[in-house]
Amino acid sequence: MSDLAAGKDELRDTDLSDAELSARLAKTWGTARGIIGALSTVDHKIIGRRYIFTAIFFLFLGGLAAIVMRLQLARPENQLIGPDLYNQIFTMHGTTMMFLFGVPIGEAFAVYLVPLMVGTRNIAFPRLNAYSYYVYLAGGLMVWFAFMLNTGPDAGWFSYVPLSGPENAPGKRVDFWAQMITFTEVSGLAVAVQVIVTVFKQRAPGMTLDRIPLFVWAELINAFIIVFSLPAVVTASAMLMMDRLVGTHFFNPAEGGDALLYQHLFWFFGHPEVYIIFIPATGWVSAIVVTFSRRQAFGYLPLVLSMISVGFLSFGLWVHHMFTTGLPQLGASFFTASSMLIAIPNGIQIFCWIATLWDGRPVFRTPLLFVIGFFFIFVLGGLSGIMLASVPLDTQVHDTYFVVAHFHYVLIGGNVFPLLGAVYYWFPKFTGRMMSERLGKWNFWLAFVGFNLAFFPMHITGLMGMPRRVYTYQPEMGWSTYNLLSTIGALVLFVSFVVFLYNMIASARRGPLAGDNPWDAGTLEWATASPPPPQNFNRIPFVINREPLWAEREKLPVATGLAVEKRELVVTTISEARADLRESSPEPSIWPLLAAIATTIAFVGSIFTPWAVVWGGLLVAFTLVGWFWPKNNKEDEA
Ligand code: HEM
Ligand SMILES: [Cu+2]
Repeated sequence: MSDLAAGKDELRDTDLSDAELSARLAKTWGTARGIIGALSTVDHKIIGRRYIFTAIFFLFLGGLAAIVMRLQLARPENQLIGPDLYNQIFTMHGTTMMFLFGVPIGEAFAVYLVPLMVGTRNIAFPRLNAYSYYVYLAGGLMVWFAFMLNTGPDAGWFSYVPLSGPENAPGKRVDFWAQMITFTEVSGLAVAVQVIVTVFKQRAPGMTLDRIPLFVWAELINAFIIVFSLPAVVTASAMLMMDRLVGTHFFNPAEGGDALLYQHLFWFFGHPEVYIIFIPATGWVSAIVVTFSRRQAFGYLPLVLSMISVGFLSFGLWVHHMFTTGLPQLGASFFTASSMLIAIPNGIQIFCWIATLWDGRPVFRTPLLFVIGFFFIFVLGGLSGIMLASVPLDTQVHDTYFVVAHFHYVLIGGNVFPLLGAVYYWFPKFTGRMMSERLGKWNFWLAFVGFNLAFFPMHITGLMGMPRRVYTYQPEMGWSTYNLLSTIGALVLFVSFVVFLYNMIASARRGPLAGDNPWDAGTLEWATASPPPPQNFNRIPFVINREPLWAEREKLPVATGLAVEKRELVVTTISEARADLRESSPEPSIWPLLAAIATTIAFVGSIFTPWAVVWGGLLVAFTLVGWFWPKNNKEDEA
């Protein structure tokens, strides 16, 4: 035991029995009932649940858009939807998947799980957390409403200039795309900062750097990638908005601007983006592999170092998206080499996971099945990626279905399969109930077969020359059979998602009760009830092992001395996690919601008039004053 107590007259956890402590802490940290309570909550679990739910909802919307595309492409010269709607739909699909699902889903899991896994009571900056969620939701809804009003973006998920510039894309479609970027980036950056501070300063005492769970490492590295890459795309989309709205000429060569600059800015974000989608998945996979192999990770240090080096390397590859723009020979060779280099740390990770399974006693429950599906699909996607890294091949298949096949193998293999595994794995913690194993197996096999049937044929149509982003093709091209197969596969994949959704809803109501630690896992989120109480832990764990629950089966050592009647956290040192301070954590507040509404008004307004930046800014400033208004309580003095 270690004692953090300093004050004298306050009620501390050392004074109370377990049951009484639990009841009092739940009151201190709880969320008020009713609609106002729900809207002003700062509980990372409630917000995290909303985040996860919303991101999966957008995955569904994006999936529906994909099904419409596949139905249109099922037969040659099909008349289901015309070219204009097709443009909007593939843009909405890509945009939704990358910005409204891919980035947020990783952060959503971090919001829920990181505080639990590091053994603290709430995320750092909890009000910012609430704000970031509302902003994300508003941005997503905005672009889908625009689409329903036939103003959906239609210039592709990366909206290249000059196609997206004022001359070639009149109307507001592209502006909605650019502003959706602003929304998601504001929220993405906010969450990244919260995660970094939580991991650096709020780890349970004793959780030294080499005892941090691999999932938490993944989310930490991901947060750093976000902090360094997102500003590039916000810059690009803001400059695009200005070209369109106030007549600047950043990207207009006729007036001294530069169209290629847009591509550089976009891909300086865009390549790290694929790792923003993939790195959290490596965290899910690591957690699942360790738990279901019943042993510590083989190669903890190489795994962490390879994640870090992927993080660094991901910033040195972006030009492989621009091989056909006419690069100097040396540049092309450099980016070919760096693109191939990143296969090394990824290979190390795969090797360590397989070695962990090899040497353990693997239990093939649904989460592990999805991980094995991930190995298979992701490695295939990596192989076609290595092929694309070579300039001559890329020049041939650029903008064909070969590329579409490649990136769905890495995105769905590298993110969606691990995600499904992660939901099966953590669902008992989130809800207190287990998901059905029988439906889980159906879910997996339908997804695995459907996925490969949908996307493998696209390699072939791509090599046969079928370009991406075409709404139809002639029967003489010889692509018809492969396209029909793809469509059937996409429908099977969709059915697997319906099974998944049904399993979640049915299990949340009637699934067998899970108990604290149904999988007999080792990390701290399993040390508390399922679902966890508002305070997360009654007493803060004291960590002396990487898998605390495996080392201390009977009773975890704890750190004591925190206040009971106000929200208090332990702040620890960055590398050794020595207890340093007791710090108060903010109370619930309605102001983050109001600030998010003001932000939404400002952002949506500035699609129509640049003046919205001025009056919208004042509105936001007003809500921030409310947010930070001192209330003469201890919290504000701290
Ligand atoms: C339900 C499963 C999915 C199906 C059937 C599907 C199908 C497609 C198809 C047919 C295209 C090409 C459209 C065209 O070029 O004409 C496409 C593009 C794309 N997909 Fe998917 N997809 C699925 C899931 C995903 C997921 C999970 C992600 C990302 C996490 C994703 C990201 C993208 C992106 C970024 C594009 C490029 C859009 C553009 O060209 O601007 N897709 N998808
Ligand atoms: Cu790339």
